[in-house]
Amino acid sequence: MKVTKKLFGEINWENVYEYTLKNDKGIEISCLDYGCVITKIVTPDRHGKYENIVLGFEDIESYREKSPYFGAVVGRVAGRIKGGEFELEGRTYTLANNDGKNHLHGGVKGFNDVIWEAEITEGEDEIKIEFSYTSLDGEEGYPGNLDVKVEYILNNDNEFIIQYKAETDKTTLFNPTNHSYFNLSGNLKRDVLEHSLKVDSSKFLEIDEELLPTGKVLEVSDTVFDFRKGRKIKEGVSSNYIQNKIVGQGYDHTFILNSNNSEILLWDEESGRKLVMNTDAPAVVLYTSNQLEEGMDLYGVSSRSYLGLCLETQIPPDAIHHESFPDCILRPEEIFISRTKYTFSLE
Ligand code: FUC
Repeated sequence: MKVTKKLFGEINWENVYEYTLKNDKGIEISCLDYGCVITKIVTPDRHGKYENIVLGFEDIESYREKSPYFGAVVGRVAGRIKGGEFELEGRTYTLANNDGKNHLHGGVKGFNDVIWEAEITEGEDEIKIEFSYTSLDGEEGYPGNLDVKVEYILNNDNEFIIQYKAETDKTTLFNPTNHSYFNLSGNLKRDVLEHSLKVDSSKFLEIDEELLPTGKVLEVSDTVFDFRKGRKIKEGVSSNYIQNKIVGQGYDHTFILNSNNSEILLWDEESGRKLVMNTDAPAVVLYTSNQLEEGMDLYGVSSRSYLGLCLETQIPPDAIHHESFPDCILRPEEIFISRTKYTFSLE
């Protein structure tokens, strides 16, 4: 097992480094101290060919100027907050809006757009990078000084664990996730329409034209949102169901997970690659890159819709405006901890 570090670029004279964690089986995860961005995940296909399975750029400028959160940790709060405003303990907070009238993925300058402190720990069967960042009271409109730690851990069982930890000195909101776009075909050879997904979820959140939850919880039964037995992504893309149409064909929806250690499975028959995710988060947002800008250079491949898909484990978006959702409030006497494990295997 080893970790290597190289200069990736610079932002306002500050260096940005890329770290690569490699295990004894040859699996590699590369990430930046900028936004904790996962730039590459290299895993073997069924013929033993090692290829990259996430969307990313080769230079820091592209990440800063045009990245739709490729590989990044998003926060303080993932997803949209309606009207960029919320009430907490009798006070109204106004957030930075960056998605029309709404606040999205932490605002104009979220966790994805700052440089984190990195600390490496190398063990015999496990290597770890701990990223730390202190988000100051008032940042993007949120209350409280918030200390955040994100750990990326790779072990020799081909497991990659992301752990989020945070503490605050004032009651605030916190709901982080990782926004990696997976494509198991390898080196972005094909889009994800033929990928299959299995999610242990019986309910999903209805959304409106602004992609905000309406508050209504819908049953997956008899819809293309029923992933309980597995189904191909293309079914939701060609579907006439209003919830698929509203997002421009595909998915941009929150699935409520059935248990607190639910499994999410993504696989691609042709390459044989399979990703198994286990999370303690109550929900997962599936985004099938319906609105991915065309023509960006992703490791020599031109971007287009459905080139990748995100599985964002988190508390449901806009939870602060829906009492029936699990809440995303973090108080000074609490420590937030959440983990998602990604296991790379073959069918
Ligand atoms: C996702 C979506 C959004 C958005 C963005 C880049 O998480 O929910 O609709 O377009 O990421």
